[in-house]
Amino acid sequence: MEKRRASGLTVVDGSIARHVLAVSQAIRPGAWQVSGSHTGPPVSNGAYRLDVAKKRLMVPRVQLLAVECRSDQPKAAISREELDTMRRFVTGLSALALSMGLVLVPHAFAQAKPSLTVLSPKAGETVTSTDIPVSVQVSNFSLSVADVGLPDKDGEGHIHVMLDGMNMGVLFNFYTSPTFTLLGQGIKPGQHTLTFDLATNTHEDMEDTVTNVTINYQPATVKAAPQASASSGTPEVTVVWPPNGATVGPLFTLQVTKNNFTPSLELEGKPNLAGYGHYHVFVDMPTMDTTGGQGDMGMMSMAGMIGMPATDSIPVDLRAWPNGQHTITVEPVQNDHTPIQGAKEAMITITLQGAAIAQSSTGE
Ligand SMILES: [Cu+2]
Repeated sequence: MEKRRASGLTVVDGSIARHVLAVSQAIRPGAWQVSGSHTGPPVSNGAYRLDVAKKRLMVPRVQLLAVECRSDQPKAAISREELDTMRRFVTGLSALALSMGLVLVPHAFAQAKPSLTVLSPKAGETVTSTDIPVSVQVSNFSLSVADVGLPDKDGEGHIHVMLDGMNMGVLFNFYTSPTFTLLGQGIKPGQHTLTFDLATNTHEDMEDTVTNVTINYQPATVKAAPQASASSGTPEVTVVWPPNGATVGPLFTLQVTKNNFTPSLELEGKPNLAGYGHYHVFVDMPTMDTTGGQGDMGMMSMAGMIGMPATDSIPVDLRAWPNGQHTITVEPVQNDHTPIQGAKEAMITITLQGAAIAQSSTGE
């Protein structure tokens, strides 16, 4: 394990932004965000310790070790100059942290607190079906299919469910209705903890909604995971329809074809198996910043991700997206949602027209 430094993070405490120096430890490429406030006097020449609440993102095993505040000058807002200064510090890691710092502002003023209650399965319940039916209740929160992948909005998003852990590697999928089914293939009989939480449109877990339910999984029919595929070829995905450069309406079916790859919805969040995985579909996929010699710390933002399907016919709903040009990326990933080394993703550019929110894209 290595210690890495990330500069240029901003912690927003109410309306006061402070520059901090954060030391983090990352085992996999990831994104993370912190929020916190001063406690007590400066520890040494102007450096303050912060109490920091780490918001867990859809990223495995990224841990914040320490955060120090470099300035206790209260700022009404983040100024242009500060942003520029911070940009100079930008590394592969802080690029995302920078945008996250800004995202924190509206959250500080959130009114009614979103909450999540798991109605079924109940803690301690014995589940005898192969797939696990789930019923939840959400309050002060709207589940939105249309806005998945779009910028975050307070009080809106979807549900994440994880198996025996709290990271993206064990994420079943995301859900936008209060009843859904967790697929049981590959789950061994015995005690398992299901972790539920609310997530924002950009797939950030809302840590204060995390709810754990431990069940006794005793299915009448155990569905084992398949054998790893013997194929040693490199997975590759191609978009068959719409053609690159096409003008499309907001509702269409994306058709893909693949080589050396078996997509499986049932295996999502389960252990990786050679040759198996699923697709991540992005609209305007955020670019990975791998500059600054931080190669393995490149950001893996989930902003723009609209689906994690496992079929070659993928229904797409872009009614909430702005009209104009967009890229659509289909990436083959492993069961734990991480990229497959060397795999070939597909990307097309489309021009969206007729979307519900009629506004033209400004382009980048
Ligand atoms: Cu999500």
